[in-house]
Amino acid sequence: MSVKDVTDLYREFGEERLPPGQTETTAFPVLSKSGTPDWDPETWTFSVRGAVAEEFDLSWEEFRDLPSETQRQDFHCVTGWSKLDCEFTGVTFPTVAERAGVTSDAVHVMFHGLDGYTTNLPLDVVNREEVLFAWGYDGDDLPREHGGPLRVVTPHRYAYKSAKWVDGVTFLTEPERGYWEKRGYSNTANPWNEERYS
Ligand SMILES: Nc1nc2c(c(=O)[nH]1)N[C@H]1C(S)=C(S)[C@@H](COP(=O)(O)O)O[C@H]1N2
Ligand SMILES: [Mo]
Repeated sequence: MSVKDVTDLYREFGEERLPPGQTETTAFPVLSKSGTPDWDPETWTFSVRGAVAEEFDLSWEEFRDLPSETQRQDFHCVTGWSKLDCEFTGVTFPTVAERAGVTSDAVHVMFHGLDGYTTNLPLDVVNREEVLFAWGYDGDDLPREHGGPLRVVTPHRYAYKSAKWVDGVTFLTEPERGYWEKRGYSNTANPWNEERYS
């Protein structure tokens, strides 16, 4: 299987692959606000809502039938660790956005997780090939504690933008703040500018 290496995306943001103030780790720590929620593949649905031509729901089977790819990416946690060369497999954000037919008044996006987590990003920041709805990690199913069955990955932003257990995305006509963005973490979250707090 071919792997698309996007670990050079840092060049868009800074000189160094490792953002300032980050330490490289080979472990993959788990950070969850409230533990790992249950999921049932029979009843799970992925919902696309808001400023789109057509709102839709996909079953787990239908989601897995969307075109997918594998990317090598870096992962930067706002608490100071970075894990380089993660291999995530999933569906690109633009694939989902195109299917929905995002309307011209959409400017912002909110992701929703099964644990009640939310996180937000401007549409122009999130609508890029390196943002994945990922169901695979290092050739296997995405581990449950890391957001399996499905999580978002945002390699150009701190990882609190990478919603685990994601089961929906809403396209918004006004910016809104998600869980950590309401609680003092940066709304913009660019690691190469050390945008950690707001
Ligand atoms: N649904 C959900 N997504 C989440 C979180 C969470 O608590 N719930 N925590 C966020 C935070 S703060 C970080 S650093 C990353 C951690 O991902 P990991 O546990 O796979 O390392 O997930 C993010 N996504
Ligand atoms: Mo985090």
